Amino acid sequence: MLRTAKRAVLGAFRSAGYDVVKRGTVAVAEPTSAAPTIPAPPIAAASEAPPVHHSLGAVKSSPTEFHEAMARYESSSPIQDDGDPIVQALARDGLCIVPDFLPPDLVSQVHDQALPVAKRFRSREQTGPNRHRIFDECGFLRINSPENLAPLTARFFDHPRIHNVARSYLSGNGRRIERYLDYKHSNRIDTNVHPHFDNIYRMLKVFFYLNDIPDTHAPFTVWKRSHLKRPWRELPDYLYFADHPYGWGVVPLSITATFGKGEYGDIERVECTARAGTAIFCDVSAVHSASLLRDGYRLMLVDNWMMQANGKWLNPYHANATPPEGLV
Ligand SMILES: O=C(O)CCC(=O)C(=O)O
Ligand SMILES: [Fe+2]
Repeated sequence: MLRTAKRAVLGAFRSAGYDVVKRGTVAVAEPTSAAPTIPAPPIAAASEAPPVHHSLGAVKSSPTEFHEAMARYESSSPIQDDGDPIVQALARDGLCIVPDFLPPDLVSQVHDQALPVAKRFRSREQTGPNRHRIFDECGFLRINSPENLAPLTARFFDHPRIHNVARSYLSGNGRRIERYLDYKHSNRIDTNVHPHFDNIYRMLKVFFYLNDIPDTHAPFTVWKRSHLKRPWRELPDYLYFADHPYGWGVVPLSITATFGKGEYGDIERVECTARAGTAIFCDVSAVHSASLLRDGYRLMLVDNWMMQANGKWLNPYHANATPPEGLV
């Protein structure tokens, strides 16, 4: 989602008559000196294939195939109600916020171990051995499987409650696809600020704040109950399923504006401001977004679980972007 949304942000600036220039690692938008002009449409050479990429003809799967796949998924992968209130909240709301998931003393020790690691990666003082992704232009970085560098992080990732929730909520088919330390350090365009969903199938991310996150500190934001399969989802879910260029899960304002009203009156935007030690269990097939870091930093652990069917990730589009073996 991240890279795709980044292209969308830059594209939006460009089409609004702005040049996007790079200053260091920060993308900055500046007004163009001349008034924007409308370029003449290119004249295709006779031998060129017509650009069908975004046309209706480019949709690879039919609505029938989509509906059949969703019906198979619904019947083969029910949520298992084991009585755990977190699983029940996920089923109902797509979200469960659990304060003090670990004892406060332990949380501050995990924080103190993890922050210097994140800073070393940011400054390039450390460049391995872990898989990591540094998005300087978006003001954050992610370090996978951080337990070898900050051993106390295992106290979160090994927590039996997470494993239990993943098993029940993902119908026994959940596998961890990756776990990482996420460090947001600068107030830049984080492309995840576009409301989006990560999948059309249930998918669990557990976000664990290692420092206090008031509204100035980029709280994770989610539209509670938007994971439920209702009419507004049909088209974006279908385009996602069909691997269409418009099907990357970004949900436009014209749709999020309907949330909280009328038939979607129960879809509620929740800005997850919370204290250090809070675990946010979220079905990221719900619409969610990052928010701006207006002060300080945000340090968190993320545990990411997805479903498999017949040994394959239940994730038709992003399957290309995520290694089939997973990234534990
Ligand atoms: O950083 C955030 O608050 C949200 C990131 C996000 O969209 C995700 O992890 O799926
Ligand atoms: Fe996301």
